[in-house]
Amino acid sequence: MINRTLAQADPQMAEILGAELNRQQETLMLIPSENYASRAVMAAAGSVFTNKYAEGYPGNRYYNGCKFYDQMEQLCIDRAKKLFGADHANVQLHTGSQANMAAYHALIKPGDRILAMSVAQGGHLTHGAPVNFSGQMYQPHFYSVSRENGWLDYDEIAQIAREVKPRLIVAGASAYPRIIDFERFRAIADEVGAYVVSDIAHIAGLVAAKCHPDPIPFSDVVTTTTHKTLRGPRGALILCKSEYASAIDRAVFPGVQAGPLMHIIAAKAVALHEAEQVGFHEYQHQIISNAQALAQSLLEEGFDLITGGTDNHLMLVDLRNKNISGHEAADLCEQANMVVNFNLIPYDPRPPRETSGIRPGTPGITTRGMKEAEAALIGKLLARVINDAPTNPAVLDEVRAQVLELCHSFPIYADLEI
Ligand code: DSN
Repeated sequence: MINRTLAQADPQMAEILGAELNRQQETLMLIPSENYASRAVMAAAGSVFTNKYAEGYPGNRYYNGCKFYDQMEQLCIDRAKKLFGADHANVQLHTGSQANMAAYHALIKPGDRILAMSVAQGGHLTHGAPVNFSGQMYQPHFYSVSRENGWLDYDEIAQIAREVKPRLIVAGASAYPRIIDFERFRAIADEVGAYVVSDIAHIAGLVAAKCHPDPIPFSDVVTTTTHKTLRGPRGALILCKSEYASAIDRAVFPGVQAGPLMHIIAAKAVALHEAEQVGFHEYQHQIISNAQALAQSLLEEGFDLITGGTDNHLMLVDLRNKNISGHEAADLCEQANMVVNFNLIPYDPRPPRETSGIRPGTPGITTRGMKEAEAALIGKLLARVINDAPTNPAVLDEVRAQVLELCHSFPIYADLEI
């Protein structure tokens, strides 16, 4: 159901919005970096907090009229600090990329060496990719996962750190299915005198619910988006030790951003409140159980998984034994109403627009209330499409019907007024 005000003011947009709502309702969203924000989060994001400039920080703004913006942003800051047990939080970041940009800007100088995981191995563009500011403003060096088993090899990372002597080490990934040992990263960084920036964008919800070891004690700065496992609005925040608080705040504003998106900060505050409620831990725990059930189902169907399984919310499926690229597989799955994203696997022989992998994840299906049985069934449906649809396209209709049945049994945004 679409809000009548929008439908009357802009029928063309209302029609597109209605189609997107329907797509979300009738699709299994298996992208590990996406989720469904609650109606309360969306209510805050679509509120009158969108109407005001509030450059600066609570109590110290460059615009008048910010009394309630101060209260709201301070509430968000306090909730972020409490949820993650951090000394300081900056909640103004528009995106994870800007969070990483601000973290580097606060700690190191252009030209300094950074050590991170490359995109090709499971890292992020902002972890030193040559096409990104991080690879252009800083001297990037990279650690890898093991060619043999896909796991991070911390002895090797330590060896690279001794050789490279980076000023800053990034711990964190966008496509790594195992626990990240932040304590070990701290030890490696201490040995060479480097800062640790932990990018927990993917696992923030797991960390908040204590379903993943805590990076906070071992990191100088922690960056995260707010819309993945954390299930808030699209946006980001930074957590840090008190000694870096003013450097981080200056790096965010006026360093890399000007006017903060105050409506999104309000929505972040709501999501952080939701993360404090009974049920959030259970949700995060279920995300992992569902991922493990999905992984097991895919293994039973003859798929190879990088590292052989998962400890978190995602898995990396190696399609090299399937004679299909990740992109082709993802396109076929989409035709059966299952959205996965194609993804490079470590040491991928195919280019990034093709890839040899897909990266399914379970935050979305878990928000819909699905459990292990449904996750296992989804593994069978993915397998049916990827194994059979290339030679027998009729499979797509059959699987789509099963997907729709699942979507209707586990509805999302039923009766939503956008
Ligand atoms: N693009 C995000 C992801 O999908 O992992 C990371 O920023």
